[in-house]
Amino acid sequence: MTKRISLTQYLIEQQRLHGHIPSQLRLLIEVVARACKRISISVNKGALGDVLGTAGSENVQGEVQKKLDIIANEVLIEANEWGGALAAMASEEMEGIYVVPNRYPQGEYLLLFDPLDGSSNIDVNVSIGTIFSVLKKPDGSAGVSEDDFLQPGSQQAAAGYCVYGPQTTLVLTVGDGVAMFTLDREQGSWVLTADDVQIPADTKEFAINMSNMRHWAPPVKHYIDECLAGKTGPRGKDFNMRWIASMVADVHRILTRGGVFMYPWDQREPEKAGKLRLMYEANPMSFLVEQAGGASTNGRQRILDLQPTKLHERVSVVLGSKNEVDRITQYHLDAK
Ligand code: AHM
Ligand code: MG
Repeated sequence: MTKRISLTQYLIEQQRLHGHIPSQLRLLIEVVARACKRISISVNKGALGDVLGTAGSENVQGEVQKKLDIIANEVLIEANEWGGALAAMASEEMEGIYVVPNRYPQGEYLLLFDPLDGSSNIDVNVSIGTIFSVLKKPDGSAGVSEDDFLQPGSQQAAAGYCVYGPQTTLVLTVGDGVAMFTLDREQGSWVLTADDVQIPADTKEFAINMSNMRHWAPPVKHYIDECLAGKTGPRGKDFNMRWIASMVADVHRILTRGGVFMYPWDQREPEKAGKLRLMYEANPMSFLVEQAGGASTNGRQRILDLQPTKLHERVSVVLGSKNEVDRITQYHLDAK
């Protein structure tokens, strides 16, 4: 029988052999993984657990909150606040930061998350997920404030997501490649099922919400038009399209077999940079994608280089197979 490597063992080996992760960070990742296990149980219960439908409230972005958005947010906070590794947390579902209450020890890390990404898919039994990003609190800052979170994605100490699909899979980077762990539901443990994940540089698959085509900027339209032209067009090959409407599931497909994912700026809301959030959606996904040999830009600049100016900042996203992302970025730069 092949030896099963658990998440704990993987993390201890990263710590021991490669010196990548201090023990506070290792504990923090384990706690996030445990919270994801609990969220997975709620997701799986569905209607039987009375977790479907809306909660009758709105989040800071004016989006209707689903019951599971709120449950997942609470699970992540409860699991993480007492462990001693964190100073504060921030989430898509909370307007301000959540400072670890002073009845618990304060740690040196900051955790950001989208507790339940792909909310529109919850009630229709399609894959959804949790996305997380870990930053280090800047040295020397007394207490903790929102400003401490405003660091470029290149500063992330770890990032990952958990996809709740036919299988529950945790995908993680601590800056030394990307590893995937599948939840063994009977044992309740995370088992390493893919290591050193690599995204092929070329692809014939794109993911974009085509219903927004009339609102796109010309470089995006240009790129997709070329893909749609197929074998006899300038790309000389037929492209396939996939759009799950859960970023987690779309990125998971790309990490598994390549492809390009786009949620570009469009003219519907010209004052917003895009739909997706920089700090707890685009940054962690960009870290994972780059660690797997892919690329991620906002059409012009590397996402991980962007300096955030606010917690819930939005960003245009182009990520996945390197050669396609480079091409789309070049189309934007050429358009000026
Ligand atoms: P959410 O965080 O409120 O779930 O929104 C983010 C989601 C992404 O997962 C997905 O890529 C996108 O929104 C789907 O948008 P659309 O409804 O335009 O298909
Ligand atoms: Mg989201």
